[in-house]
Amino acid sequence: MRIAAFLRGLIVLLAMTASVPAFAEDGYDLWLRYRPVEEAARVRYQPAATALVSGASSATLDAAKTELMHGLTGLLGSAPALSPSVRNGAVVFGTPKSSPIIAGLKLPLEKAGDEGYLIRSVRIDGARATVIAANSDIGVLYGAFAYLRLIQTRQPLENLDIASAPKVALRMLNHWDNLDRTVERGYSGQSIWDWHKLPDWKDPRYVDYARANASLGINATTLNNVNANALSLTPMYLEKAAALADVFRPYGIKVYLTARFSAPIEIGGLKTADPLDPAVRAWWKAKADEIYRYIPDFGGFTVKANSEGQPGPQDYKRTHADGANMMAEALASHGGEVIWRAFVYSHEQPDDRAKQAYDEFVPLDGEFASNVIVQVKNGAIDFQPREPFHPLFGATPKTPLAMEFQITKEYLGFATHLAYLGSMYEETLKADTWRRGKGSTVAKVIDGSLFGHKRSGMVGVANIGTDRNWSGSDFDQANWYVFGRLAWDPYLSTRDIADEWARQTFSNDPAFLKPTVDMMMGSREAVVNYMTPLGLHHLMARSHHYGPGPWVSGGERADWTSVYYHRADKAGIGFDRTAATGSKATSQYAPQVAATFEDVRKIDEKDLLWFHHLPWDYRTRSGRTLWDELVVRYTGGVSDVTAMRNTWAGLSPYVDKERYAQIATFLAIQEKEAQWWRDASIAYFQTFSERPLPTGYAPPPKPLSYYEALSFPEAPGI
Ligand code: BDP
Repeated sequence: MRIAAFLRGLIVLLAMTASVPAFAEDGYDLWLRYRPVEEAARVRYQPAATALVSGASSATLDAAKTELMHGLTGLLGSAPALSPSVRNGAVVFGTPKSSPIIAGLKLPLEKAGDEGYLIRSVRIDGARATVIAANSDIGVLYGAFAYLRLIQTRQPLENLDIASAPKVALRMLNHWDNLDRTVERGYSGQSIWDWHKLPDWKDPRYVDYARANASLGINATTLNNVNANALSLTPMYLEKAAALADVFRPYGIKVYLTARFSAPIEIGGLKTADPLDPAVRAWWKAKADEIYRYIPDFGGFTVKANSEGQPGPQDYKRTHADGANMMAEALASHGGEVIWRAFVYSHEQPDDRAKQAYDEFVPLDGEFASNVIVQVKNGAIDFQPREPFHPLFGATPKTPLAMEFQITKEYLGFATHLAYLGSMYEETLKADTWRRGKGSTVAKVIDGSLFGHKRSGMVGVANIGTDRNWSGSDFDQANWYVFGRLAWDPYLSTRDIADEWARQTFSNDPAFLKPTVDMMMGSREAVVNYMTPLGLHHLMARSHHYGPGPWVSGGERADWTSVYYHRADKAGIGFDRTAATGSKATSQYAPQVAATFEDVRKIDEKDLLWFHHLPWDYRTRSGRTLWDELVVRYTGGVSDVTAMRNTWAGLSPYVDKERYAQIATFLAIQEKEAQWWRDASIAYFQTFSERPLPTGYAPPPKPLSYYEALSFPEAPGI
């Protein structure tokens, strides 16, 4: 009797909890949440997806099947049938090789290229079906994700006629992860690579990592820090990297490793790493052969050399091309490539660090082997909240380039500041280099079309770590997402991508989407304003880059200080990079671009103090003096964050309480820190401007000495 009552109680309890998710929303599922669609959508979608029809299998096609099964079951509430034949509501997926049905349809698969896909509504023997077809298995997997995205973003499933192929060949993440699991500039926990337990323990998270990347079309990953450790090229670590490569292979992700230039000395017992030394060349050749025995489809090396103290060919009076070509030669017979970074600056103190990469690489154009890609940061300094596009884009017609964007937010407030980087990426990609006349955008350099390169790339410095939500905050996931989508197609609108991400990550309700997407789109400009308005840059605290440090001076190198970049004095503020009176960095751009940057009347004020040193009383376009304009912008950045907080406060009905609460708290942190940035910067620059704040603008509540004394020796990410 008592047992029966207990069982009845248990049944009631189970029935009650059945509709509640098994665990709280914690961000782990990223944009692949596959939560049940609303009833109205289910009624619409379900008839179109009642069965899955596959053909021959492969690891990649199995991954597509598993994803479709998992996704459709989650979204539509019941598992589609696995059917050998087509019937109404069938989703047929595969390649002409794997599926005779697809072969029979004679689809215009040339539109899909090697890696793309077609998604089409078709009739097969009278039955209404949808095909996800591609020339390659990986194209099918990408198509499967795209198909699920249609449902997740509530697009119609009728009359589909979609063709999509990636515009950029190399779509890569760089992990700045160390073998001890610390992450350089990482703000989301430890490295997800558990080197110590690899190769035996393969954390299931690796599969979810691969799924997330494949859902965007990311096809390469450099596992370890550009400040490389030669140990990662030793057998013990190669075996571990091979285990990861095995997990990623079905998802189309190739593994690359960073190669420390001095590895022949450190792990090879040689006396030199001179790239023209035959023994050194033989060492790299043997090393490459060895790596390919572990990882038969190894992608190649990512190399940081002669930059920030890293070893490189210049240590032996050789060039970047000598260094890159030596490694390229070692990899060539295996189909591997070298991604050589252009983020370089020499030991000598330069008159303007912004000019270094261009000066070193332009003369080498045409000297790199055909399997070398040069990887260039979006701007010439270092991942600032805003930089004009790097002058190398378009300046090396014979050398294919890869864009390097930072996804992790080293200079943008770390994980707690909401800054959607889509607008920053888009600003750079749309910039016109004018190298082959009007319309020679950076995007055309990056997709290879401007100079007809087949291979070129887009690389993102990952923001991925062991945090349950992967990226440190839910909104930081959007930066991984937008990076990946733009790597697939650098011409996509980042507003559309924000909308697409928000739909999948949170809600399709228009009342949620409009304010959220607006907030995302304005968020990076808010950061620019409260940190570095009007073209100011590199004003973060020394080394960890957390918080304001416009007063940073002295130390090892002038170009590691803030005063080097803002050059504030009693007369004015800004870095004169003009050809007329300054460092002449403007002349590294095409004449049309240089003429605009050179002229204060023509330049967009967003870049004003990047290129000009101007008096405090200089009249900006608002009619305000430069000093007043700075104060207005700093203050505006803070009010924008307050507005973001208010927006979010109104959105609680649309978001689960766990994610809602964390985001609300992070926005409060951001507001506090934006205020700190504004107050500290104004307090500091006022010592030069010696002018009052415009009326109505509150003075900093504390004296400058207070802000200068703040110290954060344990700030994350170093
Ligand atoms: C800077 C980082 C530093 C990196 C360097 C790089 O502060 O930690 O090693 O870039 O890209 O942004 O090599």
